[in-house]
Amino acid sequence: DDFTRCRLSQQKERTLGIIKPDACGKVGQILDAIFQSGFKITKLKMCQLTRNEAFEFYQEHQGKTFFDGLISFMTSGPIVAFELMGVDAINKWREVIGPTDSCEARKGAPVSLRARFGKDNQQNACHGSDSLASAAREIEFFFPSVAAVRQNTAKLCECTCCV
Ligand code: IDP
Repeated sequence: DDFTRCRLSQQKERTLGIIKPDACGKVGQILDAIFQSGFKITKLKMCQLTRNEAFEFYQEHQGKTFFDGLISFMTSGPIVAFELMGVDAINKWREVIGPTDSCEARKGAPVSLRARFGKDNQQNACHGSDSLASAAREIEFFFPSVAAVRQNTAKLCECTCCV
């Protein structure tokens, strides 16, 4: 369940972060900031989302005015997705990235990643899971467990290796 998957001890958690398409030229600086904030990166990959994948990832925002723009933006180029581990990682990563609107973020202190690298309230450089439940879902989305991969393969293929 979400507790055992993402809350590793009373304080230690896993969370899912993304460097969005607008900030993929700043991967080095953002990963540096992640290490300096004390997180451990336990999984990482670069990929480009299809529209279907972006729809699924952001399903909770379907119907909102910014949804179509968000899907176009998130599929416009490569992203870097990673799993972070650390004490209170979910909230701490949200603090490091800062408020949703990068312009708002620039008014705040300490200087957040969205303040440094984001443009506005859509192109805001980074994503962070907002709860234990979304961390579990989002980590599984980008880094599916071996069992889930096997199950999916079996659905597509009935050869003797897959079933
Ligand atoms: P969060 O990423 O700070 O948790 P959410 O409300 O979950 O913010 O929104 C998801 C993403 O949708 C944001 O990171 C941003 O890219 C985009 N977004 C949110 N609100 C707006 C808006 O008002 N206009 C355009 N894009 C938005």
